Amino acid sequence: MKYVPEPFRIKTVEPIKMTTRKYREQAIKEAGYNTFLLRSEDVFIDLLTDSGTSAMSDAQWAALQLGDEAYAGSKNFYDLEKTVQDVFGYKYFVPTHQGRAAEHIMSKLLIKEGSCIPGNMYFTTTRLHQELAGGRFVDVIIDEAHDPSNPHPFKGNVDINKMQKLVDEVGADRIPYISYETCVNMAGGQPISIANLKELRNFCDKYGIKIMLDNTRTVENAYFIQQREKGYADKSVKDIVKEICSYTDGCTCSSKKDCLVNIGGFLAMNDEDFFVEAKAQVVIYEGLHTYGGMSGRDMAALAQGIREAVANDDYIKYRVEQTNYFGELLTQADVPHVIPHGGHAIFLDAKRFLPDIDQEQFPALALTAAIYVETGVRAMERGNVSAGRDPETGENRRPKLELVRLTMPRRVYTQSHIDYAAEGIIKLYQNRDQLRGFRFVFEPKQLRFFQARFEPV
Ligand code: P71
Repeated sequence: MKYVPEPFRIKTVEPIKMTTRKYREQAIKEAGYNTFLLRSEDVFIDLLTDSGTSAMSDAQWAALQLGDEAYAGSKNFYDLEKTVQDVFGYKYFVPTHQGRAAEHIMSKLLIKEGSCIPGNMYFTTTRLHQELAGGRFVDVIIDEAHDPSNPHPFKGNVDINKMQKLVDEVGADRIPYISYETCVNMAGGQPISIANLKELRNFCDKYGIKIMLDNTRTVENAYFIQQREKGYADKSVKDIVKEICSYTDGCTCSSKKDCLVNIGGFLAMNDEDFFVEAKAQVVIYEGLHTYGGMSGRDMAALAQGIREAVANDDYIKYRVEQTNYFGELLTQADVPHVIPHGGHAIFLDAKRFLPDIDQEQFPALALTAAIYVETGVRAMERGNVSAGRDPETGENRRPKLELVRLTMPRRVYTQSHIDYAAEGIIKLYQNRDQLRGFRFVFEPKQLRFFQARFEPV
């Protein structure tokens, strides 16, 4: 097994606290067994998310000093606008404070009461904004994506037959756009292929349906295309990123992931009318259209982060292969997890890890809590708690995938951190019969996973 060496060296360090099992048992109990409610200080290795957790480069820290904090027309805005146009190729750019803000504005503008929005699997905030705008999300990802042990190389792909079926059922005029995500998060960080995107483009052109990209993890997806798709081995990740965007009408983006910053997001598009309307919305919800909720220095760090993400292929190779190394350690020990390994995270398969805990007792949540107690590693539940309740029936959705996400922050942890985390999880797997299920003691109405509290059954 190969660990691709980090293409950087460490210049600033941040100490982290080692805790005892007894301490962690108390901490997780106080957090209602929800890792979102743990204090960061009490976490040894934080694999909750890759969102906003990147280590910035020396050039990004230097860029912070060059923030132009003018209310209107900051020079950092113009630099960022140009960088987004250069790297992603869209004509128009609207900054927002993070990804869900871009989703909010896009959903308000493009969705009407009764609209159907197909997507290659749901994302929590994306679907909620679609529903709040009066729409209904329809899953059109290929069936393979719902099977954690299916090795399909592009499990993010859309099933064109499912698109056709939806058009036949509801009519194309009720489908404003398809929400098309790169490296599909809830499927396990699974990429889409260019072949699929081209086929989708042809289909959508036939029916006048837009393709709106969720651009959050496109750089990682481009690396997978370079490694796996015929005809792309000699293309740079930078060129592949631009090619992906070129088949779409616009995007939302959480800059907190591939773009290597701690905060930020944007909306981009080619349609001028949509741009004018989006700018009108951004001043209501985010801030003036030349900052959209980011400070000048945030925009400076973001522009530099976007350039670094695609400057050469060494960074992205190290990043994706580090995640793969983690997955390979678990594969060797037969710990059940999603294959192929995703770009940003390894996802444990809680249904196979804990086959005796019913989905109504939240096996992924139980495993997340146990990993923290065993190792001090913080993971994220991505199963029945995250899926929420069906708005029509009020029942838990019981998704096919009941997963625990171990997410890799970018440029933050080293090989020994990963070895340590893998060792602890392997040990837990060997003692898995000691784990129990959970029930709610507090359940918020929307995005319940963030603030819910539980107790063991
Ligand atoms: C992640 C996050 C952050 C998050 C969001 C909701 C629940 C738990 C954690 C955010 C994404 C994302 C995709 C594909 C849009 C957003 C929202 N991911 N699309 O994975 O992954 O962006 O957080 O900047 O608002 O931990 P935002």
